[in-house]
Amino acid sequence: MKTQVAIIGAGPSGLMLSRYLALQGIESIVVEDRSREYVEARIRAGLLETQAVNLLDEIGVGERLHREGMEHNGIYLQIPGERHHIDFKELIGYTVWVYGQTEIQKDLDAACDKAGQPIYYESSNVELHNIDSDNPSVSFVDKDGNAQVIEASIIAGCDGFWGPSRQAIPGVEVGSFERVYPYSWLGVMANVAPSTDELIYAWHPDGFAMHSMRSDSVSRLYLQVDPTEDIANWSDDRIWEALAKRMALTGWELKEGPITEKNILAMRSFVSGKLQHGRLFLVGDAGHTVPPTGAKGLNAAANDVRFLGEGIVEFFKQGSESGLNAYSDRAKETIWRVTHFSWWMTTMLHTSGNEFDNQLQLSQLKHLFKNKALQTNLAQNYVGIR
Ligand code: RFL
Ligand code: PHB
Repeated sequence: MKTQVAIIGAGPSGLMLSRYLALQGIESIVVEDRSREYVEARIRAGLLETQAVNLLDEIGVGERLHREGMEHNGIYLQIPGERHHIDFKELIGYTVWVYGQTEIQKDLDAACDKAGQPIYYESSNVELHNIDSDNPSVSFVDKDGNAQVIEASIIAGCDGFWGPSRQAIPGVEVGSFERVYPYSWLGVMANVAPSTDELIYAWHPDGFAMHSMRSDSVSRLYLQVDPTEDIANWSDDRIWEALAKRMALTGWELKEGPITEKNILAMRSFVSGKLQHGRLFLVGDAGHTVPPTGAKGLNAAANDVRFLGEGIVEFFKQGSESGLNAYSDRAKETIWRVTHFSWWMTTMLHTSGNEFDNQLQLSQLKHLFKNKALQTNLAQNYVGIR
């Protein structure tokens, strides 16, 4: 097969890029190792910044988001006995949207289907070749067992933190940074109306807790747990009890309901030393990963898609490689901003069990509650106005 851009990975980065390019008349083929059903059901992000929403609108997949998604003016930050609303709309005039990544995947798949764009789900042995040349290629075995090769001018590595694209770059570890945090999140999805109108981020000496949502009838909740924790030790009752304790507030009650999904996820910050090698470009989680506390991963991926998309359009329409060669530096400015913000939110809100650290965190949060400049800083970073 021959195409202009070979895209590895049908997560949000891969499909957003594919749609972005298609609307500019540029062809791409997407290769994904999981099934469509698996990717569409994979529970991850829920919070979108303005510029990610703008990109989804631009690539023609924002209609259901605006109809079914929930626009939030801010978030609540809590310490024991105090819950404060940080009002982004009032502080800086921007809002955020709650809309599940599962729904974004479905909308992107539907748009690709409608446009007849090929996505090779359930592929195996995906390998990159000749990335130093002008004619790189991707080989794989399709779901029917046929060996396939895609010849392209550009490869976009949109295959997440564990995919093969980053590994294909020689010396990629040079200048790469990684921090693995000493805590994990236990995440649950529950069939119960949210007990809050906007997200709650709660500091508590037992550990961080968070209340998010997916709709009027589905709540998404998280608890800080030890990375060695076994999910089998967390009965539904124990989870509700811990959530209620960590988010307790006089006059407020956490509504409980059937838990439909629960798992434990590790938290890391990672920035790849290189986002480009020859005609291979890393996009989204393939090039950088953040802990979810700042809600930045998918939003940073949308930023990459726009910058790389612009470079690719310039390359094919004007024959210039300058946009492609500027991609890494352009994207990294945002990547380091979101890396810092996610690290800051994470380290401010997760407890270590050390009383000195607790007091520093509480002091920082109390200062933030009183200080409009700090709230404005949080708001700008959270809504992604850079
Ligand atoms: P993905 O989503 O990991 O997609 C990569 C795709 O590549 C495929 N793949 C391969 N394909 C072919 N061959 C191979 N060998 C392959 N290996 C892998 C994978 O199957 C997959 O389909 O990366 P992408 O597209 O860059 O998107 C990144 C986002 O998914 C991620 O940053 C966010 O989910 C992070 N995140 C959040 N981001 C936000 O902006 N706001 C949030 O509120 C938010 N909440 C979250 C989150 C991530 C979470 N988890 C589970 C880590 C909440 C959670 C709990
Ligand atoms: C989510 O809804 O899953 C979510 C929202 C905000 C975050 C992290 C996760 O910071």
